[in-house]
Amino acid sequence: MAATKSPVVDIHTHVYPPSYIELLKSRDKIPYIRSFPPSSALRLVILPAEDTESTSRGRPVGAEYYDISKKVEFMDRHSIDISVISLANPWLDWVPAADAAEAARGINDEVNEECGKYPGRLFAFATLPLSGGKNVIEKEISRLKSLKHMRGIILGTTGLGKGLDDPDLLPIFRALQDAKLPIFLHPHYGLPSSVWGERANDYGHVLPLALGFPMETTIAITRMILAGVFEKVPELEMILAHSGGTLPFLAGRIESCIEHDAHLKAEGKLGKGRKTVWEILKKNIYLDAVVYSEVGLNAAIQASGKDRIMFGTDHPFFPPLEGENETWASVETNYEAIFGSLGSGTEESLAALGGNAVRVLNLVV
Ligand code: 5CU
Repeated sequence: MAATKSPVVDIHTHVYPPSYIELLKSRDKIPYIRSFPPSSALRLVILPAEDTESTSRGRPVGAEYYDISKKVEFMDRHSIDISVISLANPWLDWVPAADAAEAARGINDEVNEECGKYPGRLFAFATLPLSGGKNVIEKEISRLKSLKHMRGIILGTTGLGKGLDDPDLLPIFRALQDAKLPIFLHPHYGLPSSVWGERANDYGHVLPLALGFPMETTIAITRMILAGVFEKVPELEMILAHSGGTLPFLAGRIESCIEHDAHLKAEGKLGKGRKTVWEILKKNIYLDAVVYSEVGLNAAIQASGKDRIMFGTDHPFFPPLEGENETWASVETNYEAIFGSLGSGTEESLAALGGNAVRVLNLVV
């Protein structure tokens, strides 16, 4: 990577804090951690599509998933100055309603404390107690202001159980807008397993991760657009994982389908005041650069703008299959895409590598 004084910021990087790992070890339903004899190695099983009797059941889980010093080692190895860490999927989606408030407080405090161990190097996206209901969620959002290192929240696509176009989420979106906490939107559930066909187990995690994740994000954000969330909460800021799934590529088609929809017209939803998909991409949406190719990154840049792209790694996911202590190809590919699309050492590439994140997330101590 380029030698530069401008910081490199990783905004897509996960942890499972030690207390969350202990919870996962106590479970036998997704999400869980256990070994599968004869092997004694622990495996993390989180995705609906990976809980199958095959070698693709989960993934090995080592200290890089929960030990914050490993995160910093990884940052140093890959020339990353600052990381904005987030609890990895499936967050607290599965926590019983009665336990949600305490679970979120515990995790957010723990993550905030971990950040405090490395001043100036670690910030975080908090986790919301979604299963706890509106009041509990709003209370946690307001508490987040007192946590020094929190710069936004990470959110999956289910919301309160009915997706992100649920009108009951509007007060939550307003609270996040007013607290100036951007939402980092991240997939987890993919698409129904039936779409992967009878031979899905032969293909490891490729179909759910390469296709299910991006489609899930695209569908979630499109439903928000169709529900008029960005007209009703005009300053809401969303950072979309994996360069928006397929949103940059499909934005034109989505916009055209909206403009040609007789039902939307009859409902009076096409008139003045509607924000187009393109306007939303340039006003409310930021895209991470976790897309692993110049082709995808160019689409993201064209859709949202050079000032709205943010570098990420997805650590600790996608380690090399061998030689874990080496430089990770998954990270280098994202660096190379930025240099290929925006040049090395240019103002635009420095912005994508860190400047945009510092500005949008106010990454100063
Ligand atoms: O490899 C995976 O399953 C994942 C995951 O679950 N979450 C993520 O952020 N990246 C990869």
